[in-house]
Amino acid sequence: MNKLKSWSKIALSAATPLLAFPGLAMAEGAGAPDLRAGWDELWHELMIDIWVIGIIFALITLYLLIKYRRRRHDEEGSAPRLSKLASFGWVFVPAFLFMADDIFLAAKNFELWNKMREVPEGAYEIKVEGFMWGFDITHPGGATATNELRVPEGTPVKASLSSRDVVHSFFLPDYRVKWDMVPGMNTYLWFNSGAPGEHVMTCAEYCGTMHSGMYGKVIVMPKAEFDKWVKENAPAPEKHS
Ligand SMILES: [Cu+2]
Repeated sequence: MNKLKSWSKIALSAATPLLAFPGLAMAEGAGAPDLRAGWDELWHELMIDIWVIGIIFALITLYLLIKYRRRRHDEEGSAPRLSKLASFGWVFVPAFLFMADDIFLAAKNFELWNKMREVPEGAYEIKVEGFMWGFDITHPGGATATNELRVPEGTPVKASLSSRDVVHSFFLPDYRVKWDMVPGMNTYLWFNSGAPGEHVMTCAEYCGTMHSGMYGKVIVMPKAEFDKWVKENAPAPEKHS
């Protein structure tokens, strides 16, 4: 009985820090939240919690299995019976620990989700239209590209999504964002472009024979270079006609 009590104390005190984890450290200094870091952190937290709680419960179970095992075939068992209160405790305390952690993580997820759906002010808005099998991109100035999403560095980018045939899913794995492109519907997502470089842009919804070939690049460019590209690729009627 005393041993059971001390074990439950150990289990409780070991799991308490899980419930008091600090919130997601979001880099919000520059205005736009860092969603990538947020999702990564939430994922790691989930993994840690599952492992820590899982190991604690597995060890307790193992201990009890060995401690109270039947030693002889005709042994009836002499361990003290648990009181009603202790029985309830053994059911509800572990269940509460699981639930508290679930609710805590769900709340963090909800907070992050809201940030993911709220486009920061001053975001660079770009149109992305999915088709079988690629992405057509239109910039505010009229510059267009296919399968090359050029964006300026360090800027929140809002991609307005549409589809001209079937359902596609616009997926930027490095930015941890994905959203459906639905014919007849306007959807969106946003991401922080970050440092200059290239990232995968792909379709994550089976959309026909060449679905696996439906991918392109997000090309993050230094600001000046990007402005130059947009200017050079904008339709300029007075230039040559
Ligand atoms: Cu597709």
